[in-house]
Amino acid sequence: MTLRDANIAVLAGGVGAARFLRGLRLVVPPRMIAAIVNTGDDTELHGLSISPDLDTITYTLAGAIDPERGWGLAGETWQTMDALGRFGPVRPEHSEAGATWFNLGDRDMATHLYRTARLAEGARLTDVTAEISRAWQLETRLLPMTDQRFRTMITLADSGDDVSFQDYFVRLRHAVPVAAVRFEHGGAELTAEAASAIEHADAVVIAPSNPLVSIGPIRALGRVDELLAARRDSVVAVSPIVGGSALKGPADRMLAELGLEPSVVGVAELYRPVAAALVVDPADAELADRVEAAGVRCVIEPSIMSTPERSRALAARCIDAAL
Ligand code: FO1
Repeated sequence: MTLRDANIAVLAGGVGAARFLRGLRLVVPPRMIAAIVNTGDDTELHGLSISPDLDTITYTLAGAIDPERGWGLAGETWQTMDALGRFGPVRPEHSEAGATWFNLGDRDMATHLYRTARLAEGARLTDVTAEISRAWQLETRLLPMTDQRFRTMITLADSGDDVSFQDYFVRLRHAVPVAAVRFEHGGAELTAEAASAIEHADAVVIAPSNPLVSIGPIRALGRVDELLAARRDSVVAVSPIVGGSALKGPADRMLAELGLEPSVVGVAELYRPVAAALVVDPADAELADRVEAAGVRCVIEPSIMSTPERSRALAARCIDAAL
C-alpha cells in the first residue's frame, strides 16, 4: 500500500479538525479520506437544522471559510441578522423567535435552509451531508456520526443548570465553569457508513479537537470505542492541548474543571483505550515520558496549524505513525 491508495478515517470536531483535514488532503488523495463528524453541537434555531461542525469542515475544505473566525463563510454579510434585531424589543420573555445571539450569515443560511428542507422530506443527515459536500465539490467524505438526534448538554457549575452546547459556547462565550458534560441521545447509533469507515480504514486519526465535547460525543455512541480498540495499533490521536493551553476553545479549562489534567498527559489518559500513539507539540516534549507511562506512544511534531504546510506536515507525521 502507498499513500496514494491508503484509506484514512478521521474522528472530527470543528475548527481544529477542519484545519487538520485540509493538511491531510495534501498528503493523501481527498477521496481516500472519510471524516466522522461530531453532531453533538447541532442546534435548531428559527426552525432551521444547524450542524456547525459539518459546516465548518465543508467550508474549510472548499476554501470558503472565514479565516479569522474559523467558522462561517468568508466575505459574509449579516443583513438577515440585522433585520431580526427589530423584533428583539417585542419578543416575549421565554420566546426564542428571532434570536440573534447565534450569528447566521446571509449565505451560510442557504446551507441551513437546504439541510432543513431535505430532513423535513425524510432524508437522512448522512445523505443530505453528501449532497451539500457535492454542491461544494468536496471529494472527501463527510459522515455525520449519527443520523439520529444527539445533543451535548453542559451542566453549569454555578447554577447547576443544564444548557445546550451552543448556549454554553456562544451565548455564554464558554466563560463559565462547567460541572459536567452530558449527552442526550436516547440510544442514537453510529451510522453504518461511519462504522464501515472506522473498520476498513488503513489508519484512523483522532483530530486535534476537544476530547470531551467534540470527540467525546462520537465515542459515546455504542460500538465506537470497541471498533477503535480492536484496531488500536493503527489509531493515532493529535493533542489539542499545547503547552497546557487549548489551541482554540475551552478544552484546557474544561479538562481541569472535570478533574482531569489539562495537559497532553490528561489527553493521553483519555485516549489510552483507543489510540496507540499521541502526537504532541515540541512545547510538550518534557511530558513525553509521562505520556508513555500513561500507555500511549508519544510522537513529537509541531501541532499549531498556522499554515497549510504545517497542517500538511502534521498530517503526514500522523499517517506515518499509524501505518
Ligand atoms: N461561533 C460563535 O462563537 N458565535 C456564533 O455566533 C457562531 C455562529 C455559527 C453559525 C454557524 C456555524 O456553522 C457555526 C457558528 N459558530 C459560532 C461556531 C460554532 O458555535 C462552534 O465553532 C462549534 O460548535 C464548536 O466546534
